[in-house]
Amino acid sequence: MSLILNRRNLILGAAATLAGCDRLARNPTVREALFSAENFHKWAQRSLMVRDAMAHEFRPDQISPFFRPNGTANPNTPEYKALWRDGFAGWRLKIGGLVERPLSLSLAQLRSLPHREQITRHDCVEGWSAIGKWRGVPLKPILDAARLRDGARYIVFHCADDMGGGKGYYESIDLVDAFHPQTILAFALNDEPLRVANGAPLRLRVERQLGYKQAKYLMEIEAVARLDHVYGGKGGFWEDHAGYDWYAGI
Ligand SMILES: Nc1nc2c(c(=O)[nH]1)N[C@H]1C(S)=C(S)[C@@H](COP(=O)(O)O)O[C@H]1N2
Ligand SMILES: [Mo]
Repeated sequence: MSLILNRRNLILGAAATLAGCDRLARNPTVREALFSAENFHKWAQRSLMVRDAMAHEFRPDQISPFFRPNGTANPNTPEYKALWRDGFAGWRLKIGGLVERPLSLSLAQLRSLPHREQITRHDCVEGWSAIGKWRGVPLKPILDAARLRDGARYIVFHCADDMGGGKGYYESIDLVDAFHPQTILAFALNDEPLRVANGAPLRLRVERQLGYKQAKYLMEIEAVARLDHVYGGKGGFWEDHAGYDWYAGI
């Protein structure tokens, strides 16, 4: 099924991205049942609720004493080192691609925008979890300020770390996750500025998804129509190189 997702058909798109939907929709009986207008409406409604549900938020006393770093713990490139030495004063988050108004935001500007705080559990596919309190700027108002063009369907996050052979870490999410209220660009963990090990100066928190989607060391956010032209074409570093699922919903 190739219903696509943009701002105009967000509901159809959200329904279409439900896990297992492709397989189900190939069954003629299921297809007929689903696409009777009435049932489709109900189905779309329920699916949206599934994708829009909030991740569980924890109490402050449940915060893990140590938020274990994983993957890159320091990008260590000359460019990143120069930014770090400077306290990230010269760092800018670029927002571009399919937007009407490309933006370039400093850390100070991001910190001056309305914040959200959330205590959530991070689940890494390697078999560990940690509960942390994140503070950051919701992605939605930033995308609204940049004004997505109609063709935009995914948001790609470009990171500062080189994973070897010139390949950078990157991740991507669809617009349902991009507009989710718990999807934030986080600059603080447990009431302290984000440490280098956890993604300084800014990382993505997309709380309904697994650990590898939580891109650290953000440099650039790009709105795109499709993912097959981006890097290896599978929507993320681990998706390209280890066959991880692009949709890592939990
Ligand atoms: N830029 C970048 N982001 C990344 C990674 C990475 O290696 N580089 N690793 C991912 C994985 S697999 C996990 S589990 C989390 C780890 O986040 P943490 O280091 O804060 O624990 O970051 C994710 N985001
Ligand atoms: Mo992970």
